[in-house]
Amino acid sequence: MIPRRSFVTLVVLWVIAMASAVISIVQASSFSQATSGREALARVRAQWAARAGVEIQIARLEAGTENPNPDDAFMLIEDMAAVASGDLDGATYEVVHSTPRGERAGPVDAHARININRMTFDDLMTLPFMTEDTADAILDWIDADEDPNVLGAEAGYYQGLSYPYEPRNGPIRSLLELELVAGVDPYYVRGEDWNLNGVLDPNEDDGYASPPGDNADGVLDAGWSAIVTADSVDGGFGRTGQPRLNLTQAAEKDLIARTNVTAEQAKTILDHVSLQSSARMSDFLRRTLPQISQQLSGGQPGTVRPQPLSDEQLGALLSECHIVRDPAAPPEPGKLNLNTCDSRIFEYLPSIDSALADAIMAERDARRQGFVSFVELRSIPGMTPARMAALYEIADVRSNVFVLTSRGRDIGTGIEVEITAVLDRSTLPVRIASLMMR
Ligand SMILES: [Ca+2]
Ligand SMILES: [Ca+2]
Ligand SMILES: [Ca+2]
Ligand SMILES: [Ca+2]
Repeated sequence: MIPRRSFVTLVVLWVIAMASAVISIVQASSFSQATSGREALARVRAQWAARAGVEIQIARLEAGTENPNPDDAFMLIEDMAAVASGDLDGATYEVVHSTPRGERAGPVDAHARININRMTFDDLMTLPFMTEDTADAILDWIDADEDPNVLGAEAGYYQGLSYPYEPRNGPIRSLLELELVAGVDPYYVRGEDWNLNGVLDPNEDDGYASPPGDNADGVLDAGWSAIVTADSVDGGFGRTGQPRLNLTQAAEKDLIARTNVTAEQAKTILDHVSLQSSARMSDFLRRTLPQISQQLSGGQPGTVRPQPLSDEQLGALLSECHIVRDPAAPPEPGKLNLNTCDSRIFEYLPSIDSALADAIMAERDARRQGFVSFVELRSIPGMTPARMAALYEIADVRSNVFVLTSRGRDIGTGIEVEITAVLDRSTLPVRIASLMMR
């Protein structure tokens, strides 16, 4: 704990020193300039303060990735919230986001939303204002083929527009891209959060006095953007803070070291992944290792049968390993984090039985430190191996991507500059996946 904290403190102090130094230089060089110059200077100061807010979050995120607390699912989020505001030389920064219960410090977890690229037709149909033709068009936008779904749209439709463009035919990369899909209205996507910064801005809470139209109730209704994301990514680091072991290439001894399985268990796991081209991590939740081993041997006698995985072994396997057939391919879209999602998110996942969803949320709320391992969900009433496997295809207990809005403010003039950044810690150093300044 202590080394991690002091490392973070050092990085944060360095960032503040850097930003202060830049501001001082800018101040000195601009000292003799007129009012317009002073405003430009104030803007630069606000901009550097906003950027310092981003850098401090990156430092916290990296420290929490390399030295995680494996027994507290909420610690990283709390750590980031703890450094969400501060001041520099003549300027302040603040990282906040709006929730239905008011403003909160720190970034938004992208994994608290459903990745649009994982949604089925039935999932999409639960979204407000969704129609069958729009749902079909979203699936066509994402699928690799050029054959339109029954009510969908492929390149032929978009090329006929007065300003023609092509569908992605791959995963949607941002919610702004989603607005290009046939039938999708920006109002559906953004709701009142017109600038998609996750914050209720004054123009988004004044009725019809300034665009967009909103209901002036002091609460941000962010439309689909409160439910779906295109930012989250799967994979990343395990609960121990090490990159995941790819089971398609892993050596038996490395698998044993990471997950504490026996040699027989390791051999069964690796054989399953190498012999079954469709093998998925969820297979280890759906079936026991003896069942998997029996299938591999075709039920022949004389084969050594491995012991079933203990909860600790299975938890380590799910957290520390993954199956990546093509390491050059982009990462899979992210899963929902059951620790950080709102309980109402299950309204948009009709494949999860509502009684089971309620039981999952009740169990989470009973755990002060959340689910630290996916295996802990096994104890939930009504859970079965098949349900665990299906849930693991869409949900996990960990997050890779965070979205933050950092507002820098020049104290003298009140001039503000805001940066919205998407931070991805699935690889280190943390990657800024996108950055928007306004
Ligand atoms: Ca397509
Ligand atoms: Ca298609
Ligand atoms: Ca906003
Ligand atoms: Ca509102």
